[in-house]
Amino acid sequence: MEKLLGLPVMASEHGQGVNNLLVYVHVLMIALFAGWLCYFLFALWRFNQRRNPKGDYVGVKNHASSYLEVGVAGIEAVLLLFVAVPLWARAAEAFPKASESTVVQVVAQQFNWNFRYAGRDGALGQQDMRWVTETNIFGVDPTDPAGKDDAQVLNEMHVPMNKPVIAYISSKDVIHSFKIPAMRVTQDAVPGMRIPIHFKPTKEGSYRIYCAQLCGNGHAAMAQGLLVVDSPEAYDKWLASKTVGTTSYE
Ligand SMILES: [Cu+2]
Repeated sequence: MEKLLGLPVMASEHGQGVNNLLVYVHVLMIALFAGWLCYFLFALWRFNQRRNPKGDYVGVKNHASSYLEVGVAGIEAVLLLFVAVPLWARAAEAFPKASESTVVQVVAQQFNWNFRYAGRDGALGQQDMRWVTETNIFGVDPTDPAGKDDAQVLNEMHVPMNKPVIAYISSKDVIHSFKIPAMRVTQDAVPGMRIPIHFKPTKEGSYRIYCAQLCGNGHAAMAQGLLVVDSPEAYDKWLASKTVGTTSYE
């Protein structure tokens, strides 16, 4: 069924739950479509003028349609309460521990993605709005030693496989939306807000990051964003290559 729907590649732990919900909703909609189509054809035949030269002023006397309506509403309630709400609760509440996750800060801008990682000390430098400038878009305190070894990269985000990722999503200018179909995550990037999301990549590879809010002329160019899921060794190597004296805000 997933193949039939043409779902994009899925490479995250909770992605299967999202796929399942998509499949259930589509199966229900296909059943409703087929049911309504059959009823439509039946009505054309049953109520045509030749069969009914005189109008019937009483109409339907049984309750089949009411039972069907209640049945469909019941299935929808089950999908909402037992599939969709638990999925959402997991996305919004069940965050992994930061100490056991890859923590990345994401700042969207017209028309790029900026990513920031803690360096060797494992701590991100202090940040404050008043430090934000054209070149210091994360607002990192230039006097904080913890920020000296932080890595800042453009458009290519790396994460190790099978380790939870916590990403804090923000924006420098307008509303963007951080969307990685393969991870089954989407979160608006809103200026002045820092909204956390989490996911756990389960397959090595490169996956496209899209902006899912029309954010200006170069909106489509934001699809140059790339999430690279590495082996833990490759990830450590990559991060080390980015942390050596790459950031300076003075
Ligand atoms: Cu955008």
